[in-house]
Amino acid sequence: MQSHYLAGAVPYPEEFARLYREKGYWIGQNLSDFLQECAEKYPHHIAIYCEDQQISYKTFNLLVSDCAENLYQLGLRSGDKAIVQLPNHHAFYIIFFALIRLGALPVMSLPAHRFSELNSFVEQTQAKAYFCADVGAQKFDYRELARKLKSMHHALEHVFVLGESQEFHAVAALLETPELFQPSQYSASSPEQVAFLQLSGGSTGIPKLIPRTHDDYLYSVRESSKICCLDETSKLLMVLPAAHNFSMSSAGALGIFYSGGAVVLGTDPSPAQAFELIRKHQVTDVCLVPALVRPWMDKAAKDKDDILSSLRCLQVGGARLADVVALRLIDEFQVKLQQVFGMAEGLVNYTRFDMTKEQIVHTQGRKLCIDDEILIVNDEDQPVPQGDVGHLLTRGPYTIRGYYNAPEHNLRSFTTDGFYRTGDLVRLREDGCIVVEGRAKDQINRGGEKIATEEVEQALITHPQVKLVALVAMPDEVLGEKSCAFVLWQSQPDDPSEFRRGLILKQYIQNVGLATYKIPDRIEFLDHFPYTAFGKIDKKSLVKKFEIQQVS
Ligand code: OOB
Repeated sequence: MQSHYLAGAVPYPEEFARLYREKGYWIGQNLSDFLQECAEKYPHHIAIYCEDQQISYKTFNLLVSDCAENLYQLGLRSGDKAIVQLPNHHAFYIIFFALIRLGALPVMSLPAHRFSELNSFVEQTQAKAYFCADVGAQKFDYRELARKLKSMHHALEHVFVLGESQEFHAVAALLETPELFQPSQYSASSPEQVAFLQLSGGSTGIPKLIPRTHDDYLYSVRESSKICCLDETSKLLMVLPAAHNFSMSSAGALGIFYSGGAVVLGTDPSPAQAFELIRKHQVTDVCLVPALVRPWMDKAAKDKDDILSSLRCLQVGGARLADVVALRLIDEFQVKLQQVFGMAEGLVNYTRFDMTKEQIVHTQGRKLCIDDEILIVNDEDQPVPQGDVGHLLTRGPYTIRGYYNAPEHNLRSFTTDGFYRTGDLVRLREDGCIVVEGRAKDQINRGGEKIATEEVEQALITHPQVKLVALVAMPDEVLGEKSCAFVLWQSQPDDPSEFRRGLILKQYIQNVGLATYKIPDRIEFLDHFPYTAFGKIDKKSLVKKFEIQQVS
């Protein structure tokens, strides 16, 4: 069975696969049949509200079949990879499931990604198709990006554009019923196979791809849906990027589809827009990152609006929610709060609705499955005493065993017995709840958007005037963290001012084509860098500069 496993992906060892089947976690269903089953169970329920459209489960499933057939007729085949970089629009879900129905593998990308990330995804996957919008935030034209990618990669045959498609295929045409319908030539891959490649926040130069199987992903979806108490009456507002793992599966859109509820799509997470959608559709559930919580609370307080208490659940995850904010949500706004601590690689923890207020406010919840194995270790991989802070390692029925096509990186990110090194510093309480205390990985969590410091440093160092660079997190009231690049500048007689140099470097990063959120928020110039005893740049002492500034 495993000989057909996606090349470049690390399969679960057979004894674990057997155990996960025996325990009923893996039920042998693929994502295409999952949607089909949802459509049979809830044909006339609305699955998606998008702008002025509402799409029932039956129509959703038919659109997926039409789209799969159209893609097949255009030449997409089982095993092909297709990059999906779409905004929060119903086409996102239709294309995702259509690719799966065809046996092709969606490769998830965020709207904020730019040339650098997309180029890496095409290189890593040899993608045959790319799905994008016409223009995005700040009038960014994805079609220009598509042209550049296509000119560089022969494998990339097809580009599909949502909106003004110019010389490319129109996404809208994919949703039309094909004249000739011969669906028998293709089928979704089998349940134990990799279904799609999810995005990792990453901590290295190249963004890593995460191979998720139908079996493992759907287990996390079903279980999340139960933990979040979703049912046919649930309406989930989706203003976070739809492709993110939180939005997809914790419990996310897929959890909603499983329970027969509806996803309400929005592209603007600002409270003004979001509150309007909540009212219009009588939304019951919302998932947010902590950075959005403060503006939502401020707006609700200013307008004396009790909208937050009208929700059945406000989920917050992706970055650490400050305890005081959690407390304020509950005490001042009567919010039914759920904290979510998860990762695209697998493991998800939730606070449960029946937990005490203390647990909901002060912890990031309990693991999803009793067979999620959790180890908390010191720097030498030895277990720390119960209750102490250490590195979180995990293994379980929906946590990957390796990144896609990354054998060397996998040696560092996984233990020899298959535990994923999350890079998070946590404490496990006696009650089974996890508290996230920090991070050991070289990553900045900018309001839930992850920045691998090395990736930005590598881009900056290619600037001819940059001799040395270190990117570190600086505290930010709204986003939690922002990025600051410390730079040793190679002086020239006609050097621009530090202010100008900062602008030059930000522009430079933009031109390299890194995602917008990776452009350093601040750039500081140093004559000397602090070093550790091992001769590495001492980032900890660089970070201290912000503490000094905060005090003064
Ligand atoms: C989610 O997934 P990713 O892959 O973007 O990021 C995972 C990392 C974690 O390793 C941790 O460092 C951080 O994001 N994180 C949190 C957190 N939730 C995620 N740190 C502190 N507190 C939290 N509640 O971010 C993700 C995936 C599924 C569900 C929810 C979040």
